[in-house]
Amino acid sequence: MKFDIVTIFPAMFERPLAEGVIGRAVERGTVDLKVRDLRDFTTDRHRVVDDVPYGGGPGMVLKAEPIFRALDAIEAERGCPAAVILTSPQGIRFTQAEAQRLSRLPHIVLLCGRYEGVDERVRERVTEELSIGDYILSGGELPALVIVDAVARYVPGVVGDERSVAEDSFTRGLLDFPQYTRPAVVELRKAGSADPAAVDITRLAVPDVLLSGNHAEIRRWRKRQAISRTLARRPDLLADAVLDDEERQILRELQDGGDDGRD
Ligand code: 9D3
Repeated sequence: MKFDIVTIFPAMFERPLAEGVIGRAVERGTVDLKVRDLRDFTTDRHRVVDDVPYGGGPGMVLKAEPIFRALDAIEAERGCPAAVILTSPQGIRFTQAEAQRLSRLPHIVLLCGRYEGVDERVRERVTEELSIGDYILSGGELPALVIVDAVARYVPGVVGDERSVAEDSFTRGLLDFPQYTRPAVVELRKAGSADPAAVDITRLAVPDVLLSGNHAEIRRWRKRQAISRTLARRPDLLADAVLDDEERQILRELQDGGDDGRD
């Protein structure tokens, strides 16, 4: 799959896209990704990418023409993209379903907006406008990284174990169950609250069921944990969750019991 990212801060993409699962996919060419400096598509001596807003007001607006030239260059070099995405707070919310849909496209361009805004005429060449959530960032660079990461995970061959992509919690609609690894007990030292010389030691044990070797019971415990956590923290997810009979039964029990979902 091909990605082109157009930004005034190309350096923001170097390390994040060179590390981890995405870094390996880029290295192998499973993901063919190019970051383009918007300034390279200016024609003036000072490589100006923004200007004052018509009508007045604070801040600067990203100019349309360098963006159009960048898109023309991408099309000439790499072919017509299937989607041109503008990252912006005015966009519709980027979700897991959107990540899945975009992963089936062969070529995506991401245009990174900045705080002050982008000339409205850029939208003539934009096929979708996406926001990653309701908080203010300084620009669209971090959102573009988020989108590339979430989309590329669905590209065949990017994540080693395809099952972990298919079974991940947002795909199923439940939060993860708690995980533990060795040792079976860890000691937590807290400074004594009254006497600073006193140290009280709490022994934190792994739940017995996970050490029991009873796989049917472990599976059921994990389901219960995942459902109770989702009920406590993200009840909104349960509306669209895909639950089996056993999970629906557990959900009914937890709801009737007025359980607070903490364990
Ligand atoms: C309210 C008026 N605008 C500032 C003059 C708001 C604004 C515009 C652009 C606030 C931040 C930004 C920069 N952010 C993005 O470009 C952005 C973003 C975000 O801030 N939050 C979540 N998703 C995204 S996608 C792009």
